[in-house]
Amino acid sequence: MENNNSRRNFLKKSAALALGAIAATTAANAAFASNSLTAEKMLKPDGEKFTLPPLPYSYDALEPHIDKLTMEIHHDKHHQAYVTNLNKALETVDSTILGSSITFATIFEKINKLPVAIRNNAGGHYNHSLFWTLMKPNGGSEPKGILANTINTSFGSFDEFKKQFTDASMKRFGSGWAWLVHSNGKLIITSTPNQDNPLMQMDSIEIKGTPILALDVWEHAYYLKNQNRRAEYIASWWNVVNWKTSEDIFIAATK
Ligand code: MN3
Repeated sequence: MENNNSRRNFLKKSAALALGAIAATTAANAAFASNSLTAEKMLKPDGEKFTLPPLPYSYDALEPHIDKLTMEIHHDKHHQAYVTNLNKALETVDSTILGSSITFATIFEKINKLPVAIRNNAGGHYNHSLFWTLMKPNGGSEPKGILANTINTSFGSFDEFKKQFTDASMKRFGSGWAWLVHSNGKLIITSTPNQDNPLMQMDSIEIKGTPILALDVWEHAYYLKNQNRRAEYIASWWNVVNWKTSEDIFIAATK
């Protein structure tokens, strides 16, 4: 990223592309999908509010790997709270900072100038919207095509990638996320605390770029079923990864 303009364009492109993938897999919600197709400009059109996207499958669809009650509470309570609190926090922001039609791209680009409540809740809303689409019933196994090839080239093998991603997920102290990020032409594994993500333009984000795979390691993602056993949750999660969506995001990010 040579200058502000190219950085801004990159960010807009990244967020829009990731949201395009979200739109593709949440066709059930026409409103969210049509919103997301033009996400670059109009994710939150002037005067409108961010809304909770529905899960692209039923609450029990990820059983036995991720249980129904966890999915219900995680989506309907936790994710909804981020959406509600994001809308509330945005009311306090001077309209000259973000403009009238607010996108994730503009929020993450200007994150340093915004209240911490926006960082936490915009992160929470974006991260979870992405996370739901990166899982599916009968998922798991291994990626195919160009993503598989690039993972093999970057990490040596899929098993080695899986080991390193699991390791990053285990080592994230407290609440946070593990990520596979497309950053400056490379695939890199990283993790962030709380609801931070690799799209946020702030010094504490070590690896900035487009999220290709995301894993929520907050205890609320697994405590009901796995209690404190994060390793058990991560092992289960590998069985529901939606590699098709991950690959779609990767292809879009590398174009
Ligand atoms: Mn969560």
